[in-house]
Amino acid sequence: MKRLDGHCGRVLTMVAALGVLVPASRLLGEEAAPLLLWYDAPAKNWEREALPIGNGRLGAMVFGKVAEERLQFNVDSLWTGDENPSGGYGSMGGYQAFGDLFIRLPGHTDADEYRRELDLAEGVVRISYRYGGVSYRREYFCSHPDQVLVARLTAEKPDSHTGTIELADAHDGTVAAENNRLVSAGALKNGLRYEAQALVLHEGGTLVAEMAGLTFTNCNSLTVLLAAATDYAMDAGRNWRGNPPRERAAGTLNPAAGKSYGALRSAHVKDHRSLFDRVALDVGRTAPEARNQPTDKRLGAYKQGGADPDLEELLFQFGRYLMIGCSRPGSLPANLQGLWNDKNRAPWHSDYHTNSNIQMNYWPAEPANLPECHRPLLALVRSQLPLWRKATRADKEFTRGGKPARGWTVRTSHNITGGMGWKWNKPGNAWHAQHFWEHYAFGGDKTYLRKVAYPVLKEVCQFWEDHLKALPDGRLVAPNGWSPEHGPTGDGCSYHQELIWDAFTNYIEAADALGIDHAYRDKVAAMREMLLVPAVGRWGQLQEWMEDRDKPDDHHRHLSHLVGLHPGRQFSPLTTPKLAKAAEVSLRGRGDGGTGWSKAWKISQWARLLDGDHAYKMLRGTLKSRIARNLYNLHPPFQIDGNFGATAGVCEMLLQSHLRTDDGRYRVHLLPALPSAWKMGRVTGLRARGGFEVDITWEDGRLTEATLRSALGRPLRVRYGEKTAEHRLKAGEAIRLDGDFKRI
Ligand code: FUC
Repeated sequence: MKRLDGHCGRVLTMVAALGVLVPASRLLGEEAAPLLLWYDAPAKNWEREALPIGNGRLGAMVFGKVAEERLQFNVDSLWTGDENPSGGYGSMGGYQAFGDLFIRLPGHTDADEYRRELDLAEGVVRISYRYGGVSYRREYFCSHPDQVLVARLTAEKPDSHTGTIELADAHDGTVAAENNRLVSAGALKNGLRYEAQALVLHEGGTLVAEMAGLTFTNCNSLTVLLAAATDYAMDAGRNWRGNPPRERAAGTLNPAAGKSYGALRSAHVKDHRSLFDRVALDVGRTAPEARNQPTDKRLGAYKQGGADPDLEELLFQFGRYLMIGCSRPGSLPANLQGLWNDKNRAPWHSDYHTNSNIQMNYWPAEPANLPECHRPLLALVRSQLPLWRKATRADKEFTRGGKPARGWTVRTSHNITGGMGWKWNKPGNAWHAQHFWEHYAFGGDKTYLRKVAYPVLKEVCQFWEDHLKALPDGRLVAPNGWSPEHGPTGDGCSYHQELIWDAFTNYIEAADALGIDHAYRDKVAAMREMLLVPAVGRWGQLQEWMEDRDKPDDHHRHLSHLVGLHPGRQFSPLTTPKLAKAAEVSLRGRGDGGTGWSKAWKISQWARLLDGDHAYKMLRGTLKSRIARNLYNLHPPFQIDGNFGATAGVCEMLLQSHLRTDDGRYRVHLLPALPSAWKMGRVTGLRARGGFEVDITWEDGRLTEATLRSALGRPLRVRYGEKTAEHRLKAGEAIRLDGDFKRI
């Protein structure tokens, strides 16, 4: 993919234009830069150095320590808390640390030739070093097909492994060793039970159980399989409890133990690659001298102002890697830290925040070609609805003339058992609903739309139908709202108005796509017409509140009043230039700083304003100031939304498809915000709404070729710069366009 084949003639120009980096000979025919994070020392710090592996449900942070290896592991459903919707954090609880697996090799203290790496494409962490004249290798991965964490230790010489293996429990559970198995088990205060089992298989030497650990002596190699589970079930009707954790852990561990390491590894790599390999990105070539440096050193050089396009690609792909690692069908959605957490009192409870964070986690899922990873969010929201409905009905805030609003909404935080924390985030329902719509907009599955998304969208419309209030002039506003974490409470906050507009629009398009509910569809369309549209204020800004009280020097991290620009579609330079201009003024006012997620969001915001250089400035700013040595995004502390936001931002820079034409065509906009820094490049496998998959190549900052594959046969208007062209492709058909937009 990193080959830029067949453009020999233009390479010199390209290199001259870049003015940096690499001799032309190196650009041609060179192998792709491997997608590796690598380091020449073990991790000391969990948050900033250890490397994540995960299968959606079970994950670990690998330290790569030589004499005392530490794998700090988690299971996504290990939560305290209950169903209480009152907003108290005590009962809402939070996501918990599970435990550690320690592999001790006493004596291995003076290792050299040390290397620790995470291979994003294979989903494997590798450690290698030399000790006592012997080369040692370790590999770690979390397998989705086999639902176990696998650790493998080998050496080039037999009998080289002597040491102990221990399990540590992060709560008050018990740990026991029997034969070649370690078991840790316990229960949280809310009654949730959990269990981890580690099974050690050895070749050569001996293995004995002692107290709470296993001792191995003179083994040639070791394979450790770790399974862990809770008895959580995503089902209110069963009181959120399912099969016992022992049954679940043993149920995955025992079959995995019957497979060879090679079989486990190849099933894992095949599964991982089937998702990861769908998208490839090349935005330029880093000189090998820079590229061959360890990742932390490269990041250091980047922070000093160096150019490193491969590092930008690595950050993009790391977001996709993390998504595969913490959100797979059947798992819980990515929380504030994905699923990686070493604390029982994690920052913000490592929960689900509904006023930007959980949504940002899922912005890359559809465009970056991981739509199945989106499903855990949709599944969790659906599972919570019975409780959220009850809580919404019970609060007099949502009662008008003695009648409670239909439907549901959410507070700022929620857990996995119907409990909610902090203030109401009233349009959180519309924001969650947007994800149900987007999954359809990209994938086009009408059965899913009818059965899953449509009822959610309609119920959100009904909530707002009951809760909206008419101003004296008839315009409709959301009453008593709050622009997240900023300013006073009042009617008609732009954040509310824009998200309601979004829910109404998505509902209307859903009803049209299914050809149903004409009367209600028209009613929602009429309400949308009456919704107050945010005003342009005294300094040209898009007002955050109904009153013109925005301050031009207010650098608050939230960009709530700009949700209609991104991730929504109410404002765009192409359809509403005046409001888009006002959004730009507001965005400029917010400045280029911000916490990890805030900065990452600005990449997408500037991309939606079609300003590639400013989007790139925010991407660069993210990498320079908000990325740890292990590439985790730092709010600070570590918060995974910034990683996902950055990956989504790169997608928005290269391809946009959020606008429809009046006749319903999907507008697919190629390279809408290509920065001048990315002179030459190629992306393959990005997805656009309407069921398109797109590959784009550019040189000298200009499109040279695009391929659009249609899965659904939907009508299409492609745009590049000022040019547009309309095409009707059959389902399964592809078109290739050259730089002049001609079909080839
Ligand atoms: C929102 C943000 C904070 C933080 C928290 C998890 O409340 O305003 O900055 O990201 O979520």
